[in-house]
Amino acid sequence: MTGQSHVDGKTLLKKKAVERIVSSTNAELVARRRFCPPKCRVFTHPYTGLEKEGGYRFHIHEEAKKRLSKIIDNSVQRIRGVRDPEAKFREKYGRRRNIGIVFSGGPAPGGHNVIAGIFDAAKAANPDSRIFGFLLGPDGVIENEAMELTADVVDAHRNLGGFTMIKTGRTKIDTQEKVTLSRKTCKDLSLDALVIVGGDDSNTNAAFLAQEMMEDGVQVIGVPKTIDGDIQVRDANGKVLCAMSFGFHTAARAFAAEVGNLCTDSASDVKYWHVCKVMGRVASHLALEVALQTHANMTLIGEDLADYLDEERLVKSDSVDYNAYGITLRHLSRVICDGIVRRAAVGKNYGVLVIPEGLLEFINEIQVFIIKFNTIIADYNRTHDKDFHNAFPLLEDKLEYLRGLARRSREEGTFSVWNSRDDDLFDAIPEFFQEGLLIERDSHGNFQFSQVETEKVIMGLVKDYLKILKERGEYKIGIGRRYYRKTLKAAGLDPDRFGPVLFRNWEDGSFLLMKKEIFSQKTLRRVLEKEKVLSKKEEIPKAVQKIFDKSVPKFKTQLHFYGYDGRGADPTRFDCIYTYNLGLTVFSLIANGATGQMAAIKNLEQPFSRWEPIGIPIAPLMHMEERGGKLSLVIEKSLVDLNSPAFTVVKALREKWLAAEEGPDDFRRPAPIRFSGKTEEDRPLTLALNAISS
Ligand code: FBP
Repeated sequence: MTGQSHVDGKTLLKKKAVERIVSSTNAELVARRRFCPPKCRVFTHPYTGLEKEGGYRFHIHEEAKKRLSKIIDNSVQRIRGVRDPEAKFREKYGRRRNIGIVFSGGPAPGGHNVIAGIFDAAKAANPDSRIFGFLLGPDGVIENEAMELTADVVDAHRNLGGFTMIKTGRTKIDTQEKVTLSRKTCKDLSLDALVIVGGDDSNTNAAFLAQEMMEDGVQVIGVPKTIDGDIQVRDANGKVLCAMSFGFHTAARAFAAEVGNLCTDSASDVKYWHVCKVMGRVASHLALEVALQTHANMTLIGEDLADYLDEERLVKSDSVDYNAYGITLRHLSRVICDGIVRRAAVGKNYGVLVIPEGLLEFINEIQVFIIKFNTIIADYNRTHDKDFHNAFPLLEDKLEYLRGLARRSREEGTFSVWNSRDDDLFDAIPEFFQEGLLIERDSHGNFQFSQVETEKVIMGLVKDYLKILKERGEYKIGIGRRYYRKTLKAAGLDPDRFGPVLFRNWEDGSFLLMKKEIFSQKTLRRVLEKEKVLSKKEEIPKAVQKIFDKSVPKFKTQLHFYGYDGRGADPTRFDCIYTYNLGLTVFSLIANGATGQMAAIKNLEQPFSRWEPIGIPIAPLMHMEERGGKLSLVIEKSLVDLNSPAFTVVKALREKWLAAEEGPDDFRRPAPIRFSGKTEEDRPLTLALNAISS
């Protein structure tokens, strides 16, 4: 106690010094708000125009041709600077406009700067132009809930994370009724353009709205947003148009800072395996980036596991064994255990394992369940015209419904999407996991991976198998040879007498591994007596006992989930600059009459002076995909390319990062996101690596 006399809270809060200390404004916030991201060179011109960029080719889907006929012929547009245009151009470019902006889907750092870029460019072109922000995502468009964005509001959010300015939501404008209401909103606000900042599904929505709103004279422009990094656009020849959605860099850096800290902690305290699930609904881009940023001991990449080949199984079978292709949960737990056991053998019974959130999508049996449930739920909703989850609120109700389906398929002998075998397999998995797999789909019909405790499922299996390996004497902690000798000598025992009796690699190992048959007190005594280094009457020497105890592993884990925290982080400089320029690009597309285009920046991996703002036609990017049990026209998600330099490098460094050998781990310290300092050249490592071959 300080012995100070008590002062009441109200009096304390009136003191200037206290006010300063507890203020919600700090130096970092001030610096962020003041920062003016540099503009790409084209935007230093008073005007910008569009120029068709030839040399790109797309495989256009027939369905897209039919359903997006008004925008299917759009092409890639390069933004060019215009210094002294004709009066007609000037007038058109600078006319008064009303522009509406909506965030759609999960937050991604940098969204506020997209708005700031649009706001600055629109006001510079015509100070009377008005910018509206739709509240709470697409619902704001449907229900005409909008606020006019003023300079004060925009300035307060510059370079700050989150979507706090206007919030976001996941509603999809996917029915004629919602489209009609959205058109009415645009009319009521006299909008010239609607900007949809979202992921693959939201940009898909943008294309359909562009088609619908063409006759209303409302332009619709998309902006590629998602921390998942799965909007990457290439043309049919593989030429990169958009290498990375915004927000990815910040989220990956935020996750990496946390995972990096855990690497340091685990290598200090040497008693835990930290299991870090990182976001990314399906694609493992974030996990791959975290691996490169931290060099964690093991990082699973979903796309890689889907490609898994069980060589041993293939060699053993006479004919083709289809079970050898792809990976099952059981098999995955074996792969993880292998790494854990190998590290333990060199005295490292600790480490960091990174698991991508969407991993289950790539596991054979789980993928089958997910697809089956998507179909069953969608079928139920369609035929009964009510929601499956409302109809069956409890897990037991859902299971009963499934049992009914299996029964019917058995009794009627007809093909059914759910049969007795599915029922038996599903019965065998833990309840919390059953609940997770049957969880409500999001508004786009997507499975909500973030709601499933993937890490718990996998680590449950890992623990079970480690127990078996321990009982078999295969999971042991290696004892340093020097330590062993020192301990026995200090107790007056001869290390060379006990060594060959205790250890299976006495002749050559620098880390000594207890013989497999020694796995308990009883078996230790049995072996010592059998080899005549201990008589029946003697106690096991304390030093020998100590060495044995140290060789017995305890597998202790700490589970972590990194997702929402990184999504809410303040953007890196890279994301600040990228998004501000995306905003400027959006305005340029609008001012030049474009619609059905997605704003993007080419050459992100190159020095800033070579960044090239472009418009990408959305309609040609569409393909057919299963959504909510039926095929839909959507933008294709970009998964981790197993032939990419980034993945190839991670694969080649796996052994090094596992560090199952004597010596320190190879951890890398990514450090927290810094805003100060000249770090705008800092960019995703996957982006930098993938640019190398090209
Ligand atoms: P977007 O695709 O909308 O950007 O969202 C990505 C994401 O952050 C995923 O990584 C995660 O699986 C999901 O959103 C979580 O969704 P929710 O916010 O609904 O829990």
